[in-house]
Amino acid sequence: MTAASRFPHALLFVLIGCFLPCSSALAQTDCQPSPENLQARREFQDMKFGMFIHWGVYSVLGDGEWVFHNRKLTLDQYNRLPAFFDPEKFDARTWVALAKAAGMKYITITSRHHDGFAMFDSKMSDWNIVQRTPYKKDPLKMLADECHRQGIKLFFYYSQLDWHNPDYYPRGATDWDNGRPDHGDWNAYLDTYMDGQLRELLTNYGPIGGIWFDGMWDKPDADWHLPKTYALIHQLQPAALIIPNHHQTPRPGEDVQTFERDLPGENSAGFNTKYVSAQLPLESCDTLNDNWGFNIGDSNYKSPADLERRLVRTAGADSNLLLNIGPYANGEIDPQFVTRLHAVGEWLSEYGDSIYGTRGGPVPPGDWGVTTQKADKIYVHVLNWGAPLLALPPIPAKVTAARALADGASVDFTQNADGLILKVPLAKKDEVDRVIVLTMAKGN
Ligand code: FHN
Repeated sequence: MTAASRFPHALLFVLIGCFLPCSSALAQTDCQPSPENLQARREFQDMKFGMFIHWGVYSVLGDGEWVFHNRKLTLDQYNRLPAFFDPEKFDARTWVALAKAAGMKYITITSRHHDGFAMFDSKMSDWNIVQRTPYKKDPLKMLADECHRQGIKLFFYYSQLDWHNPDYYPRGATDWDNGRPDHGDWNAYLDTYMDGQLRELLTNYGPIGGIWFDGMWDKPDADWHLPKTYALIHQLQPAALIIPNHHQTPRPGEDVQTFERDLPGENSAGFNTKYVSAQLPLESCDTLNDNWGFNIGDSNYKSPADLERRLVRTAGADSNLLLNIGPYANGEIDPQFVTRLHAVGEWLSEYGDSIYGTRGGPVPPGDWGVTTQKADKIYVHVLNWGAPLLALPPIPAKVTAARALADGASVDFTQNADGLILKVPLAKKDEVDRVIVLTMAKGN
């Protein structure tokens, strides 16, 4: 879907949307986001590129973040794991600096994953990093402080699914017999425990970008008390965005539609919805190798060129890219990730104008490439085109100039009612994306 086709719906939404605020439980069924929230959504869209971090006590085993479930470990066995988690090499400054060097504008980190283990100082139970590990400190606090210092937005991933808490009952699709009792208080899990932890995350870490929910798909038919939880978040921090990875059509009170390992609308992963919101900012998350949490057997790293192409295709789909790394348990980041992220950052320092602050362009994405747009510019990203001439469908504006972004050289073009023909510059060695900047006549 191009920005051109998304815009009229957005306008319609603002015009006919009701004017109830999103900070009361009642209003969550039918609500109008606050001005701070709408501003935060626009800023989110402008950022375009974020770092996803999966890090938890599971990182010790180097077998991904699902190791508790995949190895069918018992509670007694998994409870032994935090004692081995002592990230003495964790340095918030280095992590945030790496995100910045990669050209990323925000970080989304697992505050707790499906093992329910809080990677922050939670008073809701002792199943947390401060009380159960030799480290005894709160890395999310250090990360939040550093993000504020270095001007990076911080979002907290929060798993609604919990393989550890007995009150996560009835259990869902990922259930196995790990030793929990066959009874529990679902309402207490949601209203006291989960909302209590969310309140901590939204009060103890300064202004945060938002909460990235995951795991609802484990019990798709359950009542998750979403209006109440969403109202709590918007009441505590109106600008905090709610980003639910439930793989369904967005619900009232949600601020961003996110897609896992897929461009919006392309359900190649098999679990995403094909529905693409016309109103909400979009995000697509993917991994730098094949895993989210650290997996010692995974060396299938994507190349910088592949990552750059992904970023461009994602921006062309009017979406952000949230790119994941899984740090080691000791707090270090795999050097293979680091080199690749630096390479992408270098590429962005040259081509970033065609990505940051843009929206999807007027030409539908194709095998040849995509378009993005910002103010009076349309960026034509030629990713896969061998011929000298590229014919595009009509663009709803008069083009007054065309130049190559890389060196500013003028690009020949002809425009008429049938479309726009560009004489594409020859690709330089290793050039991933030939970007042609079109300038539109004023008043278009
Ligand atoms: O099960 C999780 C998985 O571990 C990872 O966190 C991804 C990230 O999008 N989300 C879930 C699967 O939908």
